[in-house]
Order: sequence, then C-alpha cells, then structure tokens
Amino acid sequence: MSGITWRRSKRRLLVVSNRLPICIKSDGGRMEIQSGSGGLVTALAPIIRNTGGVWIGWPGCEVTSEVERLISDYNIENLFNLQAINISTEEVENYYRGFSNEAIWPLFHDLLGQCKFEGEHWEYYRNVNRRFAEKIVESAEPGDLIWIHDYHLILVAHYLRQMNVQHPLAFFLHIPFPNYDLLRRLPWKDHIIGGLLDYDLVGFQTRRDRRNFCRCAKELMPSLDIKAYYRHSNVRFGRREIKVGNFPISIDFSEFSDGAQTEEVEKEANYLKQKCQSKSLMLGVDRLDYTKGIPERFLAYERALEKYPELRGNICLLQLAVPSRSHLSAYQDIRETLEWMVGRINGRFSEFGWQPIQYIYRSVSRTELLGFYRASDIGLLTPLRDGMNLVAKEFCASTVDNNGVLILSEFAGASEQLSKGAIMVNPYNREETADAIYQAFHMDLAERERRMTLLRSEVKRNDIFRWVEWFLSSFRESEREGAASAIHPANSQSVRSRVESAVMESIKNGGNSYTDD
Ligand code: GDG
Repeated sequence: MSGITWRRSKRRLLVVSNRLPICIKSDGGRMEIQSGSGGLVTALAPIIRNTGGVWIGWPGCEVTSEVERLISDYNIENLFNLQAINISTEEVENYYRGFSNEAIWPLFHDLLGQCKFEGEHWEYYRNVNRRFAEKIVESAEPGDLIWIHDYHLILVAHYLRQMNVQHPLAFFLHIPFPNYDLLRRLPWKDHIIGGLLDYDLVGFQTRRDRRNFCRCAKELMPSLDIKAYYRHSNVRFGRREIKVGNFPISIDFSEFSDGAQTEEVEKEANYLKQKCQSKSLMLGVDRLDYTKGIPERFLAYERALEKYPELRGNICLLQLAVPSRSHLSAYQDIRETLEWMVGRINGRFSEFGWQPIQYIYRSVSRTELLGFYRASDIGLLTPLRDGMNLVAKEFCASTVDNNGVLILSEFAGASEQLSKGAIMVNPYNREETADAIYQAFHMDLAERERRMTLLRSEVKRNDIFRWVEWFLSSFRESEREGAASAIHPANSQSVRSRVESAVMESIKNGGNSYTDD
C-alpha cells in the first residue's frame, strides 16, 4: 500500500473542516461512531497520528457529554485526536444550510439563479467561523501547521489573525472558484477575498480556479502585485506574500484498484451484470445535487435512445443518487424532477425484460460501489460544474481490465487531468452528450484499452498521497518565503480593512484590468 512518510518534518498538523471525519449513528437509542472513509482521511490520518496532531470539526450532531465520551474513546482506540466543536440547530440552519449551501455553494458553481443572499445567514457564517478560530486557539501549540478545509470556513484565518495567531495558515477549497462577474454579485465579496488573503497558502483544485481567484483579488485590490508561474502564483500584499496554487485532489488509487479485484466485489459485479440484462451498463454516481447535471444527463440519454434505436434493449443507465442536503427545497425539487423523469423515460422506452434507467436513491456500501464500478462499461459523469469529481477517478481506478469508457464533463475539475483519455462533453449540449454515449457504446476494445490505460496511469501517478505531500511541501515553502518577507497583518492594518480601502480606491478609479497566466 502506498502511504506518506512524514520524514522532513515532525511538526504537528492541525486540520480543520466543517465535519469531522466520523459519522455518529444512533441505533435504537445507543450511539456509535463510524470512521469516515474518503481518500483525504486515509492520507491525513497517519500524518495527524505520527505528529500528534489534531482534527477539529463538527461531529454532525449536538455535542452532548455522551458524544464527547464517545469521541474520547474513539481517540484512545484509534490513537487519534479528534476535537468536536458544537454547532447549534440555529447555526446549522443559518451558517451551514443558509450561507454555505444557499449562497456560496451555488455561486461558486456558477448557478446564480439558485443563490439566496441573506444578511442573517452571513452574520451566522461570520460567527461560526469566529468560533472555529477560538477553538483552534485553544488547541494550537507553538509550531503547528494549521490547515483549514473548504468553503464553510473561509473566514477562519481572518479571525485567527485578529486573535494575533502567528502560525502558518493554509486553506484548500474543494469546490470551484467563480470568475469576477459572478463573485461581484455577492454582497460580501470583499470579505471573502480579504479572508482568503489572510492565509499563507491558498489551494484550489484547478488552474482555472486559481486564475479566477487572482483576477477577483486584483479587481478588488488593483495595487496587489501578482506573479503567475506554472504551478502557483505569488500575491504580494504590503509586506506579506501569499502563495496561491492549484492542487487537483485525488483518491487512494490502490484502495480502488485492489478493492475492485477482490472476490467479494467480483461476485457483486457479476450479479449486477446478470441482473442488468443489456449488453452495456452505463453508470452515474452522484450526491443528489443540482450541480451534478443529472436531469441534463437523463435528457441526453433519452435523446440517444431516440436518435440511435439500436441502443434500445442493449444499454442500461444505472444512476445512483445519494441523498444529500434534503432539508433544502432546491434539493427536494431536484429529487422530484428526477423521479418524474425516470418514470417518463422508462415509460416511453421500456420493453418486456428491459428498462433504460435503473435509479437508486440511497447510499450504498463500499463493496457495492466497487461492484457498480467494476460491472460498468461506461462511466457517465456530467456535472454542470464540479471542483474535481472523485467518482470519475474512482471509476478509472476500479476499471482494472482497462475495458471501460469514461464520458466526462468539461466543467468537472477532473477534466484538466483526464481529458486525454475520456470522451469530453459539454453537459448543456444534449446532442453532443447523446453522440458521446453512442460513440462509447460502439468503441472497439483496442481504443477502450488505449484510453483507459492513459486514464489509470494518470490517476495512479497523482494519487491522494502525492497530493497531500505536494500540498504540505508547498505549505512549508510558503512559510519559509513568508517568514523572509512578512510581518503578519495581525500586527499591521487588518487585511479586511485594507481590502475595503482598496475597493473604494478601485471604484474611484473605474476598476482595472489584470492578466494572469
Ligand atoms: C466535493 C466537491 C470534489 C458517493 N456515493 C457513495 C459514496 N460516494 C463517495 C464517492 C466519492 C465521494 O462520495 C463523492 O465525491 P465527489 O468528488 O464526486 O463529489 P462531492 O461529494 O460533491 O465532493 C468535489 C470533492 O469535494 C473532493 O475535493 O471532488 O468536486 O464537490 O468518493 O465514492 N461512497 C459510498 N457509498 C455511496 O453511496 N461508500
């Protein structure tokens, strides 16, 4: 198994994310903890363990004394140090569901029509970010590297600097970053940009996201000095230097590749193939989210069935939609739309013994998921916008016989790395996606193998362990460079107020232009 050795530094790593990498379940009144299973956890856990580090986050439920005891037992058993922060029901409603998921999430995915900008949500967002900062101050020790994750916690560095925290601070955004024309609609855009400039290292998924951020920052603060290099940009801000990079996140390749070859998974895959009763199985796996382009995918598939009658009876789309954010009305609406569409398309094309779409609305076990990947001939992943889309990488890693085709949206972050082996589509282009389905269905074995070999070697080379190592070495580099030049903003005028004065100046001067890369 691959893994990271933390040879170059024994400094503690303090990771902060909205959710802790655990799930607390209540089974008949008895509570139990399950470990999170993503690649990020697999890669970070050994570093946190080996350096005596900490992971701070919300456990997904109220932090009662029972929950605290459970987490403490879990830490002892797993030689881990998870620290829970409590988020009240009101805060969940306003900071998490409200600002994070009804303002930032849609805006950063270019879906302005879904955005709700509410002053009250914003106030809760600020407050919860400040509370995370306070919790970090309680836990941090001198010399810790502090790494904050994702869009829920953009302002944490701002509050840490206000509290005079001098630690090196890094941030990684898992979702896309929008261009300025979109960001400027957000009433609190200068806080968001100023908040990000309070970190020493800011990481994005793609070059495009990095460029969007740099352009937004320059629009708001024309006096910023930004130098763009192939791998990163340096933003000089007064006497500080902020490193901005693109770090496409990945998966534990071996876990999927090895897992897909176990007897259990092969059995599962064979069972599925038998049940599916068509020549070709096409797979979509997504959280049920309007950014994932599932309705557009269904319409493109319908068009393919209409345009290419030979597909009927010979292809089946297996769509796994994992329940997500079901408290929000936009998510309830999309669920209804999908159920209605499945009924309509199946009603229109089904024949005795064959139905075009198998729709599953629930989460599945890792073994089942691997079975889905292994049994599928085509992966159809067509988000309207996606930070990365790990499912695309997992599908490739699990296609161990190289006999599979990936159809991928050009708006998934993964497209920067996978475009050479995948059939690329614009998910808004129904005709093009329908043709891609037809092309994938007819692709000969040699071409499938050629493409899948390329894809698998890309995912294998750039796995999650390499990603973490790369991010952390950039972090240490940014710290060295920063130390050579910086006084922290905590000691000078705060970044936020400097952003505000720069914005005023920019408005007076009628804006500016900037080219990066
Ligand atoms: C965000 C960004 C970015 C899904 N269903 C089941 C299941 N999954 C696992 C998949 C995959 C993960 O969930 C989904 O990851 P994605 O990357 O596709 O999407 P988001 O959840 O939107 O993640 C995204 C990511 O953060 C990382 O930075 O790539 O762009 O939006 O790992 O395997 N796992 C199991 N059962 C399921 O039913 N076991």
